[in-house]
Amino acid sequence: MISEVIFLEYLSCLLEGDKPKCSAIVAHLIENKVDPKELYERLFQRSLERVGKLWEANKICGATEHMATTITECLMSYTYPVVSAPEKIGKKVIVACVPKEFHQIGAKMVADVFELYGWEAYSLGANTKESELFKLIKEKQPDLLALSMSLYLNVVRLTELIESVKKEFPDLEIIVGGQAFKENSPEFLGQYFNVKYVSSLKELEKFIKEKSKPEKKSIA
Ligand code: B12
Repeated sequence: MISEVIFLEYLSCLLEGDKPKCSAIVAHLIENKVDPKELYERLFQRSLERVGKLWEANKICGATEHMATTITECLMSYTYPVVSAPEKIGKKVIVACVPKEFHQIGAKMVADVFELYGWEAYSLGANTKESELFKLIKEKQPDLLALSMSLYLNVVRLTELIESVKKEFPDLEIIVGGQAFKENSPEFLGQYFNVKYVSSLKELEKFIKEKSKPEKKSIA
């Protein structure tokens, strides 16, 4: 459990740009075996949401927001030894942000959760170009494509991407998530074959557990 006191101390250090103190807090939590998903949602995501609100209200400047983001991305790498499961299960996922989407931290978290469950996760980060994505799909032959979108104004780019992927790789299953759907319905995704909206890391975990089950062999 991440207490409110720890959260507020971390937030204050983050806003100060005090990376050593933020880093010490995260290291302490990891040492105390805090679940990486809790660290992601209850510390990193929650603090960045606060940062976003302060920035929106003009209480901090863009530079402070950038600083907080950079520190967060750096600290996320501390969890790597925890999330990289020793045993791979032979499943692959490509995680990407839609074109022109520069918010990439959520997508990185998604990739880490897949790794935690033994998947090979290929994370492409922000603003993924369709041509690059297609090259990687051909090369890696993933079981799944996970797309992240934070800004709803990118929705046309998302639908265009889904349509192109479905044309080129009709059987590739796609999941979509991200804060763009906090206030906007993902219902339109229902029109596509094998495309699903996943709302949170908790839901993602359920989804991964289901997909990680060994496939039943048919008796000839
Ligand atoms: C950091 C940040 C940036 C950074 C991003 C850098 C980076 N390396 O990622 C930069 C500076 C680039 C940026 C730019 C902009 N930003 Co900005 N940004 C943020 C901030 C502060 C944090 C984002 C973040 O990382 N959150 C933490 C992550 C972990 O949360 P998350 O993305 O929601 O991901 C979680 C879930 O959604 C889910 N998830 C995400 N993807 C997926 C995918 C799948 C498949 C699944 C299952 C789940 C899933 O899992 C994650 C863990 O729970 C937010 C504030 C906020 N409320 O988040 C504003 C915010 C998102 N930005 C905002 C805005 C307006 C912008 C700009 C338009 C500003 C500008 N005028 O230039 C640009 C747009 C850039 C673009 N085209 O993408 C607004 C969006 C408002 C809106 N409703 O549309 C916000 C909310 C700030 C605010 N309060 O106004 N931003």
